[in-house]
Amino acid sequence: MKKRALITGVNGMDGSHLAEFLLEKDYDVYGLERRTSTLNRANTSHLVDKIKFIQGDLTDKNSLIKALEASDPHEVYNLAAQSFVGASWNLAEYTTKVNALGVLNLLESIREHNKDIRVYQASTSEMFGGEPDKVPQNEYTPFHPKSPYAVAKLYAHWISKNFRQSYDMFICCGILFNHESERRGIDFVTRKITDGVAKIHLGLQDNISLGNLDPKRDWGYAPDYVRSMWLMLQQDKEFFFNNKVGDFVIATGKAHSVREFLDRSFSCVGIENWQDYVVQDPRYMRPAEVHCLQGDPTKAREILGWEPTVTFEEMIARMVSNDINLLKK
Ligand code: NAP
Ligand code: F7E
Repeated sequence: MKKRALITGVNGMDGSHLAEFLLEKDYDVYGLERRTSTLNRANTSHLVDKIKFIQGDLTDKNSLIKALEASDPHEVYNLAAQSFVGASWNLAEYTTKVNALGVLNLLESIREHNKDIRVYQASTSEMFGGEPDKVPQNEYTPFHPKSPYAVAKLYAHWISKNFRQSYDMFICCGILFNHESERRGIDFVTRKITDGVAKIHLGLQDNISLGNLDPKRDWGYAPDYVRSMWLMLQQDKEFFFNNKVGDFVIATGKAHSVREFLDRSFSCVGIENWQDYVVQDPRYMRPAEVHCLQGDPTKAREILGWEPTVTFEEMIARMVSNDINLLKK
């Protein structure tokens, strides 16, 4: 029998990579998408004949119950979120409704529909807060969220753990560190840089306006990271409940600054003096900054056999090359 999976946030970066991954594993894939006045399927347009789209929203519990009835999944991957940290100060209430209460809505709906469904919750390294004396971070590092986004995600993390404990539900929280791909949204610093570099290279733009160049992130490649989500949900049930293996840090173990990301991206188009093309703009500074995120993925390697396959340098080369090709088209 084919397994059925429901992915919330299917049109996002991770959602689209995960949908491809599960289709290759011969799953029936259902994707929850929210209503927008124009369809937002740039990442999934090549999959429209393969995924069954269901309209729904994390903030509307009734729509989640209907989505579960329509898909009757074995596995739910909750990837939907207001995922941009930078916007979360201005949209604090909205971010909380979607990223925190939306998760409660989904878990309650799953519990009512079928509590044996296996659930993946997209937790985040942002929950750690990235203080320099707490590096690297693993599953036991204390949380210190620094943005409304991270605070909401921490609620979602704890309510997921609470449902696991209270109702014996198979719920895994992947504490994923930053991961990127050619499908990354344009507001995030990596894609903003690779898109800017491509435009500068083609003579379409003079410079890139950025905020703080000092923060360090542990950047991995998104297709590697969606594989870890699936691996978490394939654990043996008895092993899962006996060994409390619900939370996993997923990271490369290496951190690089925004400056290093710039250096590497510009070098892809043969520009060494990248400082001449970068303008610092206070609009992109954050009220509270997460200084250094660097994960320790030992547990994922030992229990799931998960390892990243694409290096920082290779990922940047792919993103820059993709952005140049998109612009040429
Ligand atoms: P993304 O590209 O922004 O995708 C998020 C998706 O959620 C989008 O498709 C969005 O819909 C959808 N969505 C937003 N609000 C919704 C709502 N109220 N109801 C239903 N769907 C909604 O994010 P991503 O980078 O793929 O990340 C996937 C998940 O992992 C997110 O939960 C994120 O917070 C988390 N995470 C990401 C990273 C990372 O580095 N990428 C690291 C750790 C955790 P539209 O397409 O209509 O906008
Ligand atoms: O910022 C700095 C910024 O927006 C990275 C999300 O997927 O990963 C992501 O969150 C760093 C920050 O990602 C600009 O201040 C400088 O220090 O690309 P970002 P993020 O905030 O790390 C985590 C793990 C998630 O869970 C999130 O969903 O870059 N930075 N100048 C800038 N950032 C942006 N966006 N734009 C700038 O101009």
